Amino acid sequence: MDAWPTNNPPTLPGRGDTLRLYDTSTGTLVPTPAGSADSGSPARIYVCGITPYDATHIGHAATYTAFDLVQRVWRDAGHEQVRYVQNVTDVDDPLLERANKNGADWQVLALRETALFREDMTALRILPPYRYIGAVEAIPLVVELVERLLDSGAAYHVDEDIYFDVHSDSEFGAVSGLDPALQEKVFAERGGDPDRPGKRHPLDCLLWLAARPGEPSWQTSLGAGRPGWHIECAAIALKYLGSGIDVQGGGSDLAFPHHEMGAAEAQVVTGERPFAKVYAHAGMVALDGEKMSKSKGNLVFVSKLRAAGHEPTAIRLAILAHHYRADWEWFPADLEAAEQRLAKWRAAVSRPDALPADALLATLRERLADDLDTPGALAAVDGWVDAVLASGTFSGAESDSSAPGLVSRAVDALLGVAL
Ligand code: 5CA
Ligand code: ZN
Repeated sequence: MDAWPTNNPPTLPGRGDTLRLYDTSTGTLVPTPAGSADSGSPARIYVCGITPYDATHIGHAATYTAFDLVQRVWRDAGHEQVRYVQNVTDVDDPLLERANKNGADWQVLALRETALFREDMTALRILPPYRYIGAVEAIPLVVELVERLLDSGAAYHVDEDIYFDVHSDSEFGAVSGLDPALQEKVFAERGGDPDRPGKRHPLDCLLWLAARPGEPSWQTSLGAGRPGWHIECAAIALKYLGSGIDVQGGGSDLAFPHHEMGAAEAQVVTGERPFAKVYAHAGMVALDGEKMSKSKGNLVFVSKLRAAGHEPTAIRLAILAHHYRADWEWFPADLEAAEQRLAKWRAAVSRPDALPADALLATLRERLADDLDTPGALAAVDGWVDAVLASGTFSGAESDSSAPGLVSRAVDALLGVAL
């Protein structure tokens, strides 16, 4: 699949700090990527993509902005090769259900919403992934992985369907650390089928769904059918990044079961662990007190805000005002505040000269390297901007004509904010 156009970030003087990112599985901050910038080895990240049955909402935008920052901070730290892979779940139950409900063709719906997502990502200045892969195009990869799991005994049939035996991975549960008493409940809420008769264990997850009447299916060596959800991401990540990747990313609603299952499948098939060195999760954005979700319909769409005349850069700045790991609620006032902040930042960098900004660049790098502390980074820019706007004309030693340009390039490269 095509991703979206790239917008290469400017390079900055010197080099940024090593990113330390919170890892859900250990509950600690982990330096990432594992390889040094000078080793030349690629930094590898897999971020779960959308299920394209509705438009990009602020929650999606927040999650993809968080992982966009990972790519930016890595590059600034000298990692020239960042391999960022993202999927599109372009065949799955929620997409088929929505298409049926609307009387639409599921492929047309998926193509339309994926196209809109690309436009939103471009507008928000999210750097494109190095590989952007759809579930449908990944079917041969999924089939190969399921064959290997069947051969090893970690997969088994229930009627014509194929399931993964989660206990074939001795460390199942380690990614999310979710209380075992809660696992079945959360599994059922997030697409799982704990009550399906014939499974070895209630948590065993679907790898291959045999063809059902009226549903799309593909004829393969596993029989006619379509892929399960978790194996889709495991197959795409293993193919395009290999195992032992630096970061597996997504929203916190994916930690269990999605990332738990995907890691277990990958670990069993490769015999290598961990599948990812860091499991990073963005918090959930809410509207009207509840998680913004396509199934509930309490949504603020990026495309609607854009159509109403809001600048995408202001939307991005409104998102960056929150720490990526926090759960937070969207209020229209957030966008107004971001618009005001943007106007002030622009006024400050429009001055012919300003206060030196070397210390600001160092602080920006330091804040972002500390688990992507964007509220801290924004506060640092605010401090410089306020000082510049408060002073009249600069004189002598305190004046620096290169400072406005440096600040513009720094917020562009590190925060993706175009002034
Ligand atoms: N296609 C799967 C992943 S393989 C999927 O979860 N798609 S999604 O469209 O439902 O979500 C896309 C991404 O947005 C996921 O990382 C998800 O965790 C994140 N996301 C969904 N809702 C929110 C929300 N309200 N706040 C923050 N992130 C969210
Ligand atoms: Zn995924």
